[in-house]
Amino acid sequence: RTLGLATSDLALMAPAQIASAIQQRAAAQGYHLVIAMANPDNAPQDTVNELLAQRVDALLINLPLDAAQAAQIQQQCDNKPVLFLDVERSAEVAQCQYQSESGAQQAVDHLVALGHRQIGVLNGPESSASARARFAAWQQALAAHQLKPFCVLSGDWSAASGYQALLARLPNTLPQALLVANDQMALGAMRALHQHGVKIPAEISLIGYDDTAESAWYQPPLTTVRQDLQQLGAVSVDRLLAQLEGGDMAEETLETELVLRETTA
Ligand code: IPT
Repeated sequence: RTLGLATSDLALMAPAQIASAIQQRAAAQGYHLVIAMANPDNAPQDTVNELLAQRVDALLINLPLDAAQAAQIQQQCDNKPVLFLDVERSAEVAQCQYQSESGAQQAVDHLVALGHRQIGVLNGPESSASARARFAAWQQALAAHQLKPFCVLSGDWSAASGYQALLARLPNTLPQALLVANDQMALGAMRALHQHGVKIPAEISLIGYDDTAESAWYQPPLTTVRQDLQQLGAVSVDRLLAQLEGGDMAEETLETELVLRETTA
């Protein structure tokens, strides 16, 4: 039997590591996995169609989708089990996603405990519901300390965009700390800061998001909000298979947590 995975760009670290975890779990359960990757010129439905054309029995959708797009894909898949990994929470479809609230709150509380009040954010793309959820979670956690973001920068998830966002900000006052929506943008941000002689963490604290396999190997090792990508892969396959085998897809929330390394002080 065959499972399908529609995924966002596998040149990005998190989707690649999620796909790897899904492939491992599917194989361990005796299923074959077919992967279709989104491309910028295609609608998400086209990527899903590539999987349906290969007669998959059930589908995992790791494409950034709003509620309406997800409903459309659900219909397109007829009565096959479908599980969404990156969709607006309000969507009425089966989801397997990390909650941003727990990790975002721990990150903000940690920075405030270190004495920081000027805390900026570097958001992911506005088109991604997950990026918007992370921003909302940070804002909520900051508001609990009567704070607002000191500055709001944004990027497209890539390291290059994090680098560019920091270069554009550098002529102005930097915040004491920066919350970054993913580790790859944090990598680019660190490069820009190093290039301008700004010391991490002495002059600016940084917290990433994802905890990809590389994040412990940055210089300095990155403090970040962990989404256990290995666990996401395993849990999503198990839930999809439960549905395929006629069972119930037990909803269990996946929590994010702060991993302390060396980029905050
Ligand atoms: C999300 C990652 O956190 C982010 O770094 C980026 O790679 C994005 O995917 C690409 O779409 S993880 C997703 C399951 C919300």
